[in-house]
Amino acid sequence: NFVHQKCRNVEVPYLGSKIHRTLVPDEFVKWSREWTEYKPPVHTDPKLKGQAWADPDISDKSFQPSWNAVDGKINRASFICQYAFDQSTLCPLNPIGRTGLAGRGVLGRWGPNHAADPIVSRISDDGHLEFVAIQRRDNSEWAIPGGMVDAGEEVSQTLKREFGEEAMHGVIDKESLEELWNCGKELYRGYVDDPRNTDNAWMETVVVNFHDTKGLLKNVKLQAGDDATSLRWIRVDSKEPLYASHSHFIDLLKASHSA
Ligand code: RP5
Ligand code: MG
Ligand code: MG
Repeated sequence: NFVHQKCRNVEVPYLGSKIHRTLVPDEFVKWSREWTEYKPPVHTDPKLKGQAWADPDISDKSFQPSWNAVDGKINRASFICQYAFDQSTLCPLNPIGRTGLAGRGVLGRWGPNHAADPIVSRISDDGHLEFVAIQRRDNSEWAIPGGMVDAGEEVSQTLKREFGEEAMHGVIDKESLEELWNCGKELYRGYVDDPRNTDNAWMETVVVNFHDTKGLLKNVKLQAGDDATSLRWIRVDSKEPLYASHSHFIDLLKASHSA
């Protein structure tokens, strides 16, 4: 019975704002638990207005999305469930529960925001399983490279594109990594406990492992780019804290390689 944690943090203001979340105790996360006084701050980043990659405001009359479905080029279906709606605002409701913040925050989509996370791994010369990690520009935390699925994009494409942008400084080396991209193994698809999640917008992802058994990565230059400011290999056993629920994804990587 999973309850999100990172999107209930009241210690720090919400990304790019001065707004603090309402404290949601564990037992009040589920929507089914009645809490009539719950009135979280409402925040949708004004920078989203007019962005081609972002939804219009929910009250915009011209905005008539197909919820819980593939809506043209945008996947508005959740991996978790058919999501419900707030009775008064008609906004989609986070399937895990309350986050202490209503509105969309900095996320582009109302409801699920789909991402893809490539875990590129290898066995080091001294025998340790390790993966390519990047440091995020937005909050300096270490993370698996990854990003949003663009409108009309296949997830398989997002995985390669994001790795190219964040870990190869924009150079997608098609030839030498071809074999690597062809041996992907899906580890997870579902909710991400992302610090940007709100009551009405949340992250979901597909995590795929590309394990380099042939030393293909020795022929390419790994370098942080785009939303990433640094890059390094991290050992799965290092217990290093990672962004959002990425530590859980690394546990799945470990399990898949010890099986
Ligand atoms: C996380 O945010 C996902 O797991 C993915 O790694 C990432 C996508 O967002 P951006 O990196 O594009 O900000 O929830
Ligand atoms: Mg990116
Ligand atoms: Mg990213």
